[in-house]
Amino acid sequence: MDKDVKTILDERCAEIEKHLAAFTADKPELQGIVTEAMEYSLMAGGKRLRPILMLEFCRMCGGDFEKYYDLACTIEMIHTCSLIHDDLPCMDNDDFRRGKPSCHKAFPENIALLAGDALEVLPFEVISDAALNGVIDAKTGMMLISVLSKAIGVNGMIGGQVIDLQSEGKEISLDVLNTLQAYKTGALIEAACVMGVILSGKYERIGEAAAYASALGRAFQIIDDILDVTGSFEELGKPIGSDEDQNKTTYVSVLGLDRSYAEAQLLTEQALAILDGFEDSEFLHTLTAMLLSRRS
Ligand code: GRG
Repeated sequence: MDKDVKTILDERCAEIEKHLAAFTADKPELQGIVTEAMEYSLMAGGKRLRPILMLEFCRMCGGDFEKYYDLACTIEMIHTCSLIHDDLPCMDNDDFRRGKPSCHKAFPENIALLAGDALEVLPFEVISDAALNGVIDAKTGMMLISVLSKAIGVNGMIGGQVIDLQSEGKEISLDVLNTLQAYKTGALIEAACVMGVILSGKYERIGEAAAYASALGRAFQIIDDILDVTGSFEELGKPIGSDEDQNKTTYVSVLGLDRSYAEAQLLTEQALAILDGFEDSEFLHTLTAMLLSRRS
C-alpha cells in the first residue's frame, strides 16, 4: 500500500461526500424543504463507515470500485434515514446528532419523518437506475436490492428497533441483546460488505464478508455502548448517558466496561483473522483495528 490509511480514508470520504451532495443538489420549488432536510442530515458528517466497507470489499474482491460511489451512497442514505427516525420523539427522542440539532429539531417533525422516508426509498431508485443505465447488470441490481431490503426489514433494522423499543425499562438477556444488535446495527454493516462483494461478482466470498461483518458489527456496537458511558458530547456529537437515561440494556450494563472491551477486542481479532483470507486487505485491516479504539 503506497498511501497511508488516513490519506486513503480521507480521499474516500471526500469522494463519498461529493457523490452524496449531488443527490440533494436540486431542490424542487414546492417540496424542496424535504430535500433540504435530507441534505442537512446526509451532509452532517459521520464516519461514512458503511460505504467505505462496501467499496473496500468490492476492491479487495477485484471489482472496479471507483465506478460504484453512487451505489455506495445508498447504504449511507439508509443509515442516515435510520438516524433521523431513531432520533424522533416517538423513538429515542434525541435532540442532537453528529454534533448538530437532530433533523426534527432543525426542521418540523413531519418533514424530518418524510426526509427519512425519502432517504429510505432513494437507494432503490439509485440501484434500479444503475441497472437500467448499464452501470451494473440486472442480476446484480436485483441482488443488491434483495440484500439491502432484507437488512432494513422486519428481520433487519426495523425488527431490531422494535425489539429495542419493547425492551426499554426491562432487563433482557445477553442472547436477546445479541439478536437486537445483530438486527439493529449488524444487518446494515453486513449488507454493506456483502453488497461490495456482489459488485465484484465474486459471490463465493459472500460468506466470509458476512462473517467479518457479523464480528465487526458486534464489536462496533459494544464500543458504541462503551462510548455512551465514557465519551463526551464533543467526541460523539450527541449527549452521553442516553442509554442509561432511557433504561436500555447495553453491553456495558450486562457485562460491565472491562468485559465489554475484552469482548470487543476478541471480536475484532476474529474479524481480522477473516480479513487475512483476502488479498490486499491491509487498508481494511488497519481500519478494523482503528475502530476498536475510536472515540467517535
Ligand atoms: C427504516 C432504515 C429504517 C430504520 C427504522 C430507527 C430504526 C428503524 C433503526 C435504528 C437503527 C440505528 C439508529 C442503529 C444504531 C446504529 C449505530 C451504532 C449508529 C451509529 O453509527 P456510526 O457511529 O454513526 O457509524 P456516524 O454518525 O459516524 O455515521
